Amino acid sequence: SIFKNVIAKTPGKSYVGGLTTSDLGTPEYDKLLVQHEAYIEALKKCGVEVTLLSPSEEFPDSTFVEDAAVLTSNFAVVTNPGADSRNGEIVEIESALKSFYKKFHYIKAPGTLDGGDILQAEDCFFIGISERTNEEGARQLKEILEGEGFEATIIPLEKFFHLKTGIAYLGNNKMVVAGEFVNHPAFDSYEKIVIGHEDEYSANCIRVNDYVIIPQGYSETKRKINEAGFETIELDMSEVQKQDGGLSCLSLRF
Ligand code: CIR
Repeated sequence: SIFKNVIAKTPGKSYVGGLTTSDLGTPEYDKLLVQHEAYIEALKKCGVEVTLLSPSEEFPDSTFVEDAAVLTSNFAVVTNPGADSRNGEIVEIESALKSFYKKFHYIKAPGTLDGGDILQAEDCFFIGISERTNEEGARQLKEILEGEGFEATIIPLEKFFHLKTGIAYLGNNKMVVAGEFVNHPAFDSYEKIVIGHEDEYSANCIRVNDYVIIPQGYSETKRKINEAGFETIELDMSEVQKQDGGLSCLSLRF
């Protein structure tokens, strides 16, 4: 599908104290801002119109806008993020989405769901159950999606933080997979681009129109994606990775 719009959000200074499980150290805010600007420029190069929200110091992780919504071409699902400190992020995202969508669905407590656990591949959705997305949240989303004519498969995660930490759909039936997804039967019908353990971080990449944006420093991943027929753009993601984030988390694309 062709994306016309992107919503992203400049990180605030509080970002450096946000949630993380990585032991990569404290992010450098100035360096992060440079990386975030490069990310926005890359998206523009892909031909999308970017709506850039201003920083919110009260929500340290709010630059990871992907977790607050699940979008399709004709409706939006406002999520119910599983981390308490992040839950309030949905207010601003819903209001930003009001300029683009008329039809909204909602994930409701006790269901929790993070957008990072949702992958769309044409008419099929995959919904991860994680530390953030519970069974009830997954069940609610599946019901919403099936009611709208999509297929939805629920995938309990073993190790990955979010579903999209280890998988990306590039279009043309091609699926980038790492770790527990490499041999997962749910993805058997796809042409798999397998990412090795060392390069696992680069499985979180994004196809945006004529390009696949990948993290910098993963030459094997770049080669595989180029061989699969896609042009790549590489971005330094070091300060994003320190807070468990990746390329997909930083934007809502629709
Ligand atoms: C968090 O723990 O919520 C953030 N530090 C990282 C969220 C990354 N989002 C994503 O993978 N969709």
